Amino acid sequence: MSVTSNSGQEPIVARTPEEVERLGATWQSPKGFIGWFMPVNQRVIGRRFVLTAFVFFFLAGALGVLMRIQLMSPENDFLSPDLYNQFFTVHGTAMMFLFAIPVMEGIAIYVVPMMVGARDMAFPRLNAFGYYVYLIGGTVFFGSLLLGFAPSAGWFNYVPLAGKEYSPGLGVGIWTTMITFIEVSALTAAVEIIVTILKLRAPGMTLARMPLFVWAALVTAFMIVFAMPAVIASSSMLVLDRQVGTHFFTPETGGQPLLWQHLFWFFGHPEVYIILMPALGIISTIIPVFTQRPIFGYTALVLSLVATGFVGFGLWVHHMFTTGLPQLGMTFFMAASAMIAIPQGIQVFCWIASLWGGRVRFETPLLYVLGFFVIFVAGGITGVMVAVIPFDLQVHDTFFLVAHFHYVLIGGAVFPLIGGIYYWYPKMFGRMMDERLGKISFWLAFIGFNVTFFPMHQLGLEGMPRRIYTYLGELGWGDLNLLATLGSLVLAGGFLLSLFNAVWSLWRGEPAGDDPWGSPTLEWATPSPPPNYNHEYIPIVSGRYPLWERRGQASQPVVTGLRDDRREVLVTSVLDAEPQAVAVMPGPTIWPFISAVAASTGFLGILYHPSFFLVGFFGAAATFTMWFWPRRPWRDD
Ligand code: HEM
Ligand SMILES: [Cu+2]
Repeated sequence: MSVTSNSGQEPIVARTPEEVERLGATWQSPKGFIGWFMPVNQRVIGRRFVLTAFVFFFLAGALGVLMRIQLMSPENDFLSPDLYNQFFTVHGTAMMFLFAIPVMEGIAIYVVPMMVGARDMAFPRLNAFGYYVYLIGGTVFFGSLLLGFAPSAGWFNYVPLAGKEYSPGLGVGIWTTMITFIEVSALTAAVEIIVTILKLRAPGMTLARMPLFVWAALVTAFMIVFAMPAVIASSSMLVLDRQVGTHFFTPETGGQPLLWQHLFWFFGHPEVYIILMPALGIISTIIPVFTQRPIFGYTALVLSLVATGFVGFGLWVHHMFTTGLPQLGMTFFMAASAMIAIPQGIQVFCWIASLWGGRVRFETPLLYVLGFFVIFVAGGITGVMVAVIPFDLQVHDTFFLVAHFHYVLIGGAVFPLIGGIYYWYPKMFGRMMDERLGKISFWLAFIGFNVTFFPMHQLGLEGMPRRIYTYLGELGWGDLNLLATLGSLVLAGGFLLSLFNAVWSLWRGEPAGDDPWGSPTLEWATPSPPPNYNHEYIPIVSGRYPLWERRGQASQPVVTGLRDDRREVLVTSVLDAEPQAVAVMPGPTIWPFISAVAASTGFLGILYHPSFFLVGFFGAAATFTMWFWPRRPWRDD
């Protein structure tokens, strides 16, 4: 291996301008129309994931506001009952499967390689494949709403309602096949993230020096790997029940409807942590930057993330307290559900300790994090309340639940996420987002959020069920519902203002420079936006806060010897990140796109006729063959 490192004392033999140009050309993505389907670079794919996820977020958010308008007053007839069912199903499904997971994975795909000092992810073509699968699956899913046959059995799609007998149309079929398909994309991204983090870290970045966001991404990815197969299995079984006539879930013929609930929630509860975990990583990234000092309790934070990852898999039955399962078994899940508050509490205390007495800069990213504190803690408290079986029996399937999960989902994931977007936007686009608009957007979103969702607790306690398209005036729920609807308009205004800010700043934002916030992690050592190859030299890391540690030092230890005429990355050991080998990454190609099209033809065709399974299978096999066709230009040198 020709890779060497200098100690930082003697100056490195810098690349000549031609060599730098060659390095850029090597990592360049193709241009033009066909070129659009070919890039495999991690930052291109990550950016596409994030942008696509936000498109789905705004579409699904619009459905949420339309539902609120329907519920604004008693006996309103703005939406028909059937359309209301389709709306909450598409809203819930899209928010969970098409927005929350992909956006977090997209951010990890974009940021993690730069944070660990890598040039790309471990399997760049798989990464591209995952994106197209997601894009096609999500578009078909939303398309079903436009064409008027969207699924309407709720985001957890319970049988027997979702079975052939009670949901005969195409809608639930689309739900089952597209969910299976899209989850393939979540799995590909998770595998990428795990291998990248474990094998492509810059030399010296031992596990104990990994940035907390990287830890969060790692735990999330492992959770995805263990959780997704459950929903892939259950929705595949439902496809079979519906299309081929098997009886996994039909009780008359020995099937088990509760099996669906077990499998779905075995995925569904960890899903909530899959969404939350990267957000926790974002918070642990933002707080040290805006206090300009190391985070309090690094080890405790890492252990809490890992503990949440494990305990998160032992809670799923708390979604099934009203199904008549044995009492003793349910009690265990009640205890576990209350226990998960411990690692969450530890993290909150570490963050408070980090902020305490620091010179805090109240800029937009930090404001969104502080918003998280208020909202997420409230959602956590109602979470512990509904973990208590007798309480849950009262509020199950009421608006109390709708309030609770929007507090954890929006407070726990969307607020930190938007904070993260304000934080990383300058790196992505080279310009700052407007600070004043950012602050206004925060206050609109924060106030709007609470006005929308706080009254729902009360409505739930008064007995208003979820998933009803209207209610009678005598019940006295009109005023609080009107308040909630007005709040949702303010909330939507806050989110739209951030969208406007992001678009406007593309042209008008102040140029950001490499490191506008004074951050400690490696992505800020690159120019903004970074060149195709991320870091010109792979850095060598000697602490948790590399950029702060090198302040005031003239030169910097780096890895030299990676070639600039092919896509070389440095492979390092799992625990201590010691250099092991140089790997050559594959370049741009159209085959991942064609494979995704072939696979999606199979998945969609199944709805028409089961034999399409073979079309998908052989189509994917053929395109995978082309994709992996050995072409090793470097053999000849
Ligand atoms: C603009 C912000 C939002 C508004 C106004 C909103 C509003 C609503 C409304 C009105 C319902 C239906 C309540 C019912 O009749 O049962 C609902 C359900 C739901 N929402 Fe949201 N929501 C918003 C954002 C989100 C976000 C960001 C997520 C997740 C990340 C989310 C996840 C869900 C889920 C999972 C359901 C349950 C769907 C079902 O019952 O199958 N929502 N939301
Ligand atoms: Cu749960």
